[in-house]
Amino acid sequence: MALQVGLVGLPNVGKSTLFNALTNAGALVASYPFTTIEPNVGVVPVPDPRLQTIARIMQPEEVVPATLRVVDIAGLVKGASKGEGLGNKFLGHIRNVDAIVMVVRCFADPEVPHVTTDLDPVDDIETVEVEMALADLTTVENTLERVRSQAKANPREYASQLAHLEALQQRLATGQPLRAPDVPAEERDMARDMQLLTAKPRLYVANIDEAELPEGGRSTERIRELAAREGATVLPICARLEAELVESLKPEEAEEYLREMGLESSGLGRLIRAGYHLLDLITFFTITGGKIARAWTLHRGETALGAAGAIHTDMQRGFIRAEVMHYDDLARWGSVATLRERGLVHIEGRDYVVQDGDIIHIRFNV
Ligand SMILES: Nc1nc2c(ncn2[C@@H]2O[C@H](COP(=O)(O)OP(=O)(O)OP(=O)(O)O)[C@@H](O)[C@H]2O)c(=O)[nH]1
Ligand SMILES: [Mg+2]
Repeated sequence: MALQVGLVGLPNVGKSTLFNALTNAGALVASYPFTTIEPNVGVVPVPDPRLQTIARIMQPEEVVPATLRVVDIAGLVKGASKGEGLGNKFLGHIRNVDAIVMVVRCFADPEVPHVTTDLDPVDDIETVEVEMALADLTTVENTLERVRSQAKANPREYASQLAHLEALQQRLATGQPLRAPDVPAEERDMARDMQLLTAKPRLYVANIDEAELPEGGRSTERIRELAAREGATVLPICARLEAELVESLKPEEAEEYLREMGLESSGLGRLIRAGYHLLDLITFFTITGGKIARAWTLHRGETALGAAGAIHTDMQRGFIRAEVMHYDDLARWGSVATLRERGLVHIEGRDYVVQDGDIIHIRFNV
């Protein structure tokens, strides 16, 4: 399962610039609104130094990192749900992402027009939130219509589904997001199953001026206040600087430069870390036939059987057992043989709960 994130925001806030910084894909960036029309989709390797260490020890022929899929779409404006700007149809391109990254403009650059006259990040967030709520409302109302007609023949069977849908409708009609903590669990689950956008886990990127690195200024502070109410993380990133760095420097040099600016790592690194935390994801590793060392993403709490399924459905179907060692032990002792001697390679069954950093070998029947 590759982690997928969708970038949303007003036009000209730097979504495509951030996309390029994350993916080094060279998407079109320009100082006019609605530069992006067709979505940009990029797949990026998830940086994980542990995979390099495993590779150094195991000397595989190939090293395959876990991946992150980033989708950059057109900007939303006030009234998008009624067809303003480019409308909101392109939101369909991010229906199946795991998390939404809202990019908020905090940089002040007279060369880059902003859709409203002054920069008010909180207002801007509100505008985009309302448009997403209205897009969700359309989806809910279409579903309601269908379920109501199905319910005519069998009202009892559909009663609770209808009640939940109506509750979602009411909330969305007033522009409220469905990930709010007071949304009852059953309704939130339904909203997630329906892939409603305002129900998706959320991160905020404050796109700041270079001069405001690393923490951001007053605008970032206001976003933090707003985000705190929903327990969301705010990442201050200077998208333009990071996009320039990935274009002109090697990754190690770019990281070094950012460290000098007071940042622990690149925007990509920070976004991935925040995304894994938000979605409660972990990484496990496989070393196939001593030849391919690979990192995989899994939800925390998933079992060895789930890990097998993440690799291949055949492996899940024919699961016999898992041989598990931990990255920390391998890094410490430096060879699988030593881990075996020390009893650090465990045989586990299908219900074993996978831990972050596990190196797993699955035995299965074909
Ligand atoms: N000064 C400054 N300018 C930036 C920054 N990030 C992006 N820009 C500029 O803002 C303009 C818009 O950037 P884009 O990345 O195209 O914005 P977008 O959100 O994708 O815009 P649409 O696709 O039109 O919705 C470009 O001129 C960028 O160079 C930043 O951190 N600082
Ligand atoms: Mg764009």
